[in-house]
Amino acid sequence: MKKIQSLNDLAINGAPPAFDEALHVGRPNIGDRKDFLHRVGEMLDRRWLSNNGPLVQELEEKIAAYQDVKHCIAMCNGTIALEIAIRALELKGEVIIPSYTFIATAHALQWQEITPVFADIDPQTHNLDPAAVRRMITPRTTGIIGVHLWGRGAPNAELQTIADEHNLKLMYDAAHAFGCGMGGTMIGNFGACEVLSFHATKFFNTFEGGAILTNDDALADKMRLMRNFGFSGLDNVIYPGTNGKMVEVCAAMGLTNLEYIDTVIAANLHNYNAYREGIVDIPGLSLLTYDESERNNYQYVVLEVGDDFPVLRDILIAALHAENILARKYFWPGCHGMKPYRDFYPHARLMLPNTERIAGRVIVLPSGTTLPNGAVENVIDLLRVYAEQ
Ligand code: T4K
Repeated sequence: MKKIQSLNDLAINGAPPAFDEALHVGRPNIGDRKDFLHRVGEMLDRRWLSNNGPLVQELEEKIAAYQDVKHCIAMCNGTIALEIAIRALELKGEVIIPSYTFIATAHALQWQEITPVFADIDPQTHNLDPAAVRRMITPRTTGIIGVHLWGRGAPNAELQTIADEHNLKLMYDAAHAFGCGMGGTMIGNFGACEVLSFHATKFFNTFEGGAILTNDDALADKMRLMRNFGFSGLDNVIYPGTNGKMVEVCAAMGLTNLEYIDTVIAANLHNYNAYREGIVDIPGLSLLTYDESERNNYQYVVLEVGDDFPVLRDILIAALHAENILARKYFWPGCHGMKPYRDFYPHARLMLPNTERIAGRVIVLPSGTTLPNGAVENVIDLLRVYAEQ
């Protein structure tokens, strides 16, 4: 099929953009402003701004309860949380991860001079393919980091079996998976520990922030120490640590947004259903679906542009941007296509055919609480126009 390869070849140029205000992927969801400012006011009165303050402790308790897990250790962001979890688990040598993830998963290893080894994904789920993981194990492998991409659970049973067989540690990058579950169990209860991100663009945000969830008491103690320079009481350092602490103002945002979480899920679900119903009959386009019997946050609306769609994926993105629809091609080109990894593994693409294919066809569409009424329908109308080119 001859595809449209240039914006100029789309027969719809020249009109003003469909939206006056840009539609974003990851526009922050923000709970009740008065409640937030009230918490900030109390925080200022207390003059307790950081270092395991009362708001951070309250947030940790509430998140642990929400995810039904024993420990939540709040952090300044998801990347530092990954680094601390990796260090606490004493991973070294090589660690197997998907390439189809945000670059932080790979960098959290490389930053500590641990080699990320990329395994391919299952094209149906976009998550690690256990058979591909097996192929990448070497005598230097010490661990596996699964990613619950788009909040959809990675294949834990298979990954745990592989880890047990080869004496590897298993942990998860659950940056997308706050509010999500797998097989009826909430995320946080799989592997040795799981790492959440509360970045501004996430389903639930603390401006910047993250957390590690675990049921392992000793590991939790160790990670709490590591997040605070290794201090165990005044003047007593017992680990090499870093500064991974969440500040109180971020916890105030988190507590406020936690009270708003049902509204966010409802808005995301509404948008996802509207997209799904609208896209189902557009030839060449398909939406990655969520298993509605599981707990999901429905944050990411993931469109796949098929080989039979008449417009190239990148031209479609450019066309949407011209309409002020700031869709994203997450996570193109995959970590293996970015520096330094593409220099380390110049032939990685040969081992990652599904990653290459999916990264080349995904578009994440705008969603969240800030989308104006009718926006999804307008986006779908435009997609229909492009489908008829
Ligand atoms: N692991 C995974 C699997 C991850 O996805 C992430 C983060 C991490 C680990 C690391 O966690 P953190 O250390 O970040 O806690 C964004 C985020 O920066 C990043 O947190 C996130 N993943 C990634 C998927 O997305 P960009 O490059 O898309 O951000 P940016 O600035 O282009 O913003 C996205 C859209 O949101 C734009 O249309 C603008 C809009 N936006 C953004 C911000 C920050 C707003 O409207 N308001 C805002 O305040 O990376």
